[in-house]
Amino acid sequence: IKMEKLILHQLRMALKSPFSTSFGTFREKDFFIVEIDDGEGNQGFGESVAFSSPWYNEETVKTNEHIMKDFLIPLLFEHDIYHPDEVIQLFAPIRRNQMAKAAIEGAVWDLYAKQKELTLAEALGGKKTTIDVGISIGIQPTVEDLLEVIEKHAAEGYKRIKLKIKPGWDVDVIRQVRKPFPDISLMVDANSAYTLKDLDHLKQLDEFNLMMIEQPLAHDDIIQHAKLQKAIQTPICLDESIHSYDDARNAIELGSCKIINIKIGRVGGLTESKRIHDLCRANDIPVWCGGMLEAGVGRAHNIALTTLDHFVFPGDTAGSSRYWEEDIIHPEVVVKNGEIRVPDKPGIGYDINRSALGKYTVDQHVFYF
Ligand code: OSB
Ligand code: MG
Repeated sequence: IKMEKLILHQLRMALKSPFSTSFGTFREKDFFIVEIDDGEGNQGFGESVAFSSPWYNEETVKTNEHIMKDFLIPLLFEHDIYHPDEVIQLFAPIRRNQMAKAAIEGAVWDLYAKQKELTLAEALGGKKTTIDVGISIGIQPTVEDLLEVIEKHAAEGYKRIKLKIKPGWDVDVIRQVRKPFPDISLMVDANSAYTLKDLDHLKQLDEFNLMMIEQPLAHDDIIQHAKLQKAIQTPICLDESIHSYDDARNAIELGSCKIINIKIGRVGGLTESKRIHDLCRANDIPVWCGGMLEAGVGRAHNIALTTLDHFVFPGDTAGSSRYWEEDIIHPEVVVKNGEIRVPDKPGIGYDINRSALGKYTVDQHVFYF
């Protein structure tokens, strides 16, 4: 794969409204767009998904920058790559730092697809022409606010609603949501806010016909999750606990979950995402694509990945207007009746909106191969 130059664009974008989870509130997003230019008219793009603070996992925007600049980019410079599947091997000597790896690997995948004149979805082996999406709704100041937000997004057609929960904002809130919305596809995400001491409390969620409960227990646990899954009816979906194919295999073997949320950044890239997808298909574990408040480039990668056939539940890839006044891609991602039409242009299938990219850029570094 010919590469001539790599540009790290550092961006800062304000969220339209704050997004609150059990571990904290996001008001803006800082991230990198990785651009690799082949010198022949093609540019591949990737997006880093770590947050500014290590709340969700241990990576941050600054660790992403350090690991990319000082380790991953030099490795990429020193070796020839023939297929994007090789990037994960190339980066294997660097432990973890999946989000830093995924940002660069994503740009290589996009560049490869463009050079081959394939859509990224085709390059990955995906066949869907539209994908189903849901929406993730943060913790709100009051239940009244929450009901209003749900109403708005249900009316927009999103195929399932995910509600963030935490101790003090869970069973009673869901009960009040189920009254006006008895039939919507509903799930909850705790982002590791509970322990097994809360078992009796969590059991009460079984009465609400939830599609799943995402990551109820510790971010680094799969043993306790297996105990919890035996005690509750609601399927457990793991998010934070799954960093790799091996983690997925161990969780499936232990019975720690019945569903897996695949996030490209959390597992170190598209190649690993595809391996986990294939493993889950072989084991009858449904998967869906999670989100990290991505801007357009990250969303485009999520859309391409979701075209794989075993992404059977709607993902968290809401439209561009969910978080952003203006996205950095053109056209923006549009959701209609809970569906996104998969773009048919090569690579990620969206153009970079250079004026928006420039507007949100706070720093830039250029590396020549
Ligand atoms: O756990 O899926 C999560 C946002 C920030 C950090 C973690 C999570 C989330 C979301 C929102 O649920 C996903 C999105 O809309 O991009
Ligand atoms: Mg989650």
